[in-house]
Amino acid sequence: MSIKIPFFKKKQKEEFQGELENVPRHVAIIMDGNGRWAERKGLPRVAGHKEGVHAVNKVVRAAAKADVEVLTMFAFSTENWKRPKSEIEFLMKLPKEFLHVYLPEIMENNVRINTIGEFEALPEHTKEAIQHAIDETKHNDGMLLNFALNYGGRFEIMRAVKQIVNDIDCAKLSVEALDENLFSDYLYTNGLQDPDLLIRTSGEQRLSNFMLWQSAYTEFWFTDVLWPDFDESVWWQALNEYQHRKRRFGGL
Ligand code: V0D
Repeated sequence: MSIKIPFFKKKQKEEFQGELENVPRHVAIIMDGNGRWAERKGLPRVAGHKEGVHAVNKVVRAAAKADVEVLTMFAFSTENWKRPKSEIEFLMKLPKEFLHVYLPEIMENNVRINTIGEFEALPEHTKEAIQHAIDETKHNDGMLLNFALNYGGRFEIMRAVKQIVNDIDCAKLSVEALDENLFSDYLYTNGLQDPDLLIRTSGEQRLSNFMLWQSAYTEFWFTDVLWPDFDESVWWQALNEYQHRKRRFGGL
């Protein structure tokens, strides 16, 4: 299957050393350091969020090129509601801005968009823009671009537990049938493979309530690079290091 990436530079592909072996099938990213990037430049925090949008597209392009199957980006956490109202309002306009600029390229690259998290609680205008993109891209069968929006890992697990209890109550499920695989079906990520690689930017080395259940065996890769400065070369560096790690899944 060939993926058309008109703006991809040949040089960057060569940095990948042509090794399409041992590519992570699912990459999850915590996009951290936008506010700090702006403060360092003497700009308001929101200027960092705005710049971060362009880094998202750089990674989408590079990940599709690397034949990654799922790319999950942590865009808004359940904890982010504690931020100033003005910052939240700004953030909620970014999906529409991103899609206005980049949806044509996403279509061209055969990328399908989806979300995980409590989608319904987002502002109407934000939901509309994202729903439009989900509908437009639903027949694409290339990479899945999965935005974690209003997502919290503990909430996701609690939500699964409540649905399971409910299904047991109404005899749709038996306690005996419940195992790790079936539990996974009750998570937002139902049907997706667990992340193979999790990247976090800006020097923080924590999971911060992101994909708690799913990252049991995930390789973590941290960088001091702030999210707005994340580009193709940082991406290939992460992939290269992942490719050289040995994964054991608890075995020998
Ligand atoms: C700010 C850095 C793209 C992290 C990236 C609503 C924080 C820029 C999206 C996006 C955000 C979401 C859904 C979609 C298309 C694009 C986005 C938010 C924040 C939170 F379908 N960037 N981005 N969403 N930032």
